[in-house]
Amino acid sequence: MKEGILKLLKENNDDFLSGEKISEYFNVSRAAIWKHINTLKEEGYEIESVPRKGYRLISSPDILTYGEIEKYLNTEFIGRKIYYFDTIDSTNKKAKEIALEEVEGTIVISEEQTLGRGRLGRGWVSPKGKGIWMSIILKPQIDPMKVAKITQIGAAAVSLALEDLDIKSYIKWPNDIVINRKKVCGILTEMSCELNMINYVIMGIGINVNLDKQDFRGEIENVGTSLKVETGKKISRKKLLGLFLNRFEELYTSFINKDNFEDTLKICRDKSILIGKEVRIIKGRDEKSGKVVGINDEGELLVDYGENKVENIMSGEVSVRGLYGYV
Ligand code: BTX
Repeated sequence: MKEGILKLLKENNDDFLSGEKISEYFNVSRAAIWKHINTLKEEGYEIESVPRKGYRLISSPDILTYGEIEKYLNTEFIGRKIYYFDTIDSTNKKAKEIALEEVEGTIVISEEQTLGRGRLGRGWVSPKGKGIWMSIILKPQIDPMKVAKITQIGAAAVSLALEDLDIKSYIKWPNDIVINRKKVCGILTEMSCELNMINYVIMGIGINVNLDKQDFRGEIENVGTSLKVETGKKISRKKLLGLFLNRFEELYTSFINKDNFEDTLKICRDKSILIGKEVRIIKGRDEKSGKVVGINDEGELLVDYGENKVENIMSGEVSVRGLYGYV
């Protein structure tokens, strides 16, 4: 009912809506309405209440509920069902728990993660209300070998969504988005499959939107940055989330339905921060240096180790680093 009241207040624009009208509409007491209004206020909605006039919505908070992102969405199925949390250990973990029963496109999103996860057992710093920490449940009927491409579709979609906001970013193959040589976004794709059949894919995305400089401490001090730090402006998380989901659905459905990976590849190549650079390829204890010469049609990184010995690198277990730092 809380969502219903909010919807009524939004539809009523700047006018007052009487408590009596709302209680008649939902057939509950005015005290019950008052309670829901208070909960909405606690969530950050600014609601004016004037005796004998009623309630009026003044402003909505930048929170990532369905009610708040709906107006930015033009997707068919991505993001049409959202599990929203104030705090959670990891959205990827939660998404995996519910994936089998949920429809494709369902999202798990949280204002904060206490145990956000990166690749290869690493962690992901996810402070409250400052980023987009979410996981999308996907059920692609494709060869499990092709799942790595979904990470690149995600990276391309983030980069396009940032472009929609006039923010220029680069893609650090295979799963990071960087600005000013620092990481603003990371993607962690996990899957469950049997033989050649995928049960589900979870694409987890963390975007550092409004983190402040002091949120980057310790090991991430020189590695991470946020859109706010880079642009000097606070960015609307709900708008960015909507833009991203729209961009993602477009590239994803084109890949699944039309086997079109070219559009994603073009974006990943055009925005690549690695092509032409000397890098270190780290696989477990093994480390080799070489020059990135491109990304092939399968989305694999092409690294020249000298004497024209070019190797195709799949995203799986490697980390790519610049010769002297992160990139
Ligand atoms: P990754 O393994 O490529 O990057 C993890 C590394 O990045 C860490 O070891 C640390 O050095 C650095 N790092 C940690 N937090 C941040 C941050 N906020 N900004 C910049 N650098 C950071 C990348 O893994 C994949 C991350 C996916 C995160 C999403 S959030 C929603 C979903 N749920 C979940 O638990 N993970 C995903």
